[in-house]
Amino acid sequence: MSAYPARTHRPPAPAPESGSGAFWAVAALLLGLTLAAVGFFALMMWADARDSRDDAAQPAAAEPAAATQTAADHNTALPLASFAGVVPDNAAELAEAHKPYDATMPPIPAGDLVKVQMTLKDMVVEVAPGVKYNTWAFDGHGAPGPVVHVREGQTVEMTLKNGGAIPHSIDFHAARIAPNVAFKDVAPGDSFTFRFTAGDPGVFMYHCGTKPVLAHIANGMYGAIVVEPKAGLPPVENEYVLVASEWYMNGDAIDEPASLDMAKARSMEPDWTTFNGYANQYVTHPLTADPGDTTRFWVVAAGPTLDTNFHVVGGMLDRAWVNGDMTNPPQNGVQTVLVPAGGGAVFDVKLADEGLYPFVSHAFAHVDLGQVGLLKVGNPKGTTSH
Ligand SMILES: [Cu+2]
Repeated sequence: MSAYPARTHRPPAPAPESGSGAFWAVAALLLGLTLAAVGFFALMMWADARDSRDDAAQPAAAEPAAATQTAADHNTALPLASFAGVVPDNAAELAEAHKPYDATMPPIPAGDLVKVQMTLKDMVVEVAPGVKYNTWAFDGHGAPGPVVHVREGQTVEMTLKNGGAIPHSIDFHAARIAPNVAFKDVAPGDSFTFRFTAGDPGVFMYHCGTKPVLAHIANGMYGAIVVEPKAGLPPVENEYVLVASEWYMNGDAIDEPASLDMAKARSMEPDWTTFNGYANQYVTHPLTADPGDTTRFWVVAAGPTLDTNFHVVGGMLDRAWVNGDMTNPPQNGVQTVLVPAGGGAVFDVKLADEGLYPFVSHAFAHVDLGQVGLLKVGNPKGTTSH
């Protein structure tokens, strides 16, 4: 607000070329009164502005230390501590000794009914060489949970046993079902069974849906279910399932296992990103194919929050069922396909020549944080075989 509006809005003086002396006397009187009124109000506004300014300055004068502290807290939030890439000295040795999550597609069980049992368990797992994390995960598997493989039209009977310390649940994206009934919380020590028909082909995420879901997924409660189309797919030589996810840690996890850093999860600043739960595991222990093979990747991005931009270096996604839509023909000859958090996609990659072909999330911060593996085609020189 300007304290001096009258100075910039003063009315111009009237032209003195006509009228009687009495008129001018009255006009001068009115003008004088107007100017006086405007001046008075200007004075009042100036005084008011000065009082306001003094009031605003007063607390700072009375409590300078507190006011300064408040300003500092507001303006300088501490950065979240990152433990990205922090591993012990013997990391290479530990990476070699690590038993990788088996990415090979399991067979489809026979019959119309497929019974699946999972037991949730609080357990320490490694998410990178020597990097330990307190998960809420799956007994016998860690994170991700087991791959469920069915054919379109089969009925899945899911039994969830909660061996953890707090309530959990399981949400299958492949199911059309009332979630308040099927995906309900299961108390520690309890188990719960529900059925659904796998009526939509594709690759789908499953995960714990207990609140806060961000924390439950970030702690490892996710996996993939593959629903093969009833009509079948072109035959391929190799099939692998990859579940992409990220980890948010409250410590470097070398001496003590880390737990979830919720602030980092909320601000999407992971320490590690992984395929099948462990950074770079398929770099040390590559997936394999023979020259001329077509390899099918069934990919889910579990998040909890980040997407995966799937790409095979040196290859092409010859067939890409984008978004896992298998009711339409695939796209052909594409380079990179987005797999959204909570989504899936299927890719066929034919590689004629022997070599080491990295598969990555082409958002390259993810590669730096561990979401990269190798497809070893044949026995290229300069690598160890596994
Ligand atoms: Cu849970």
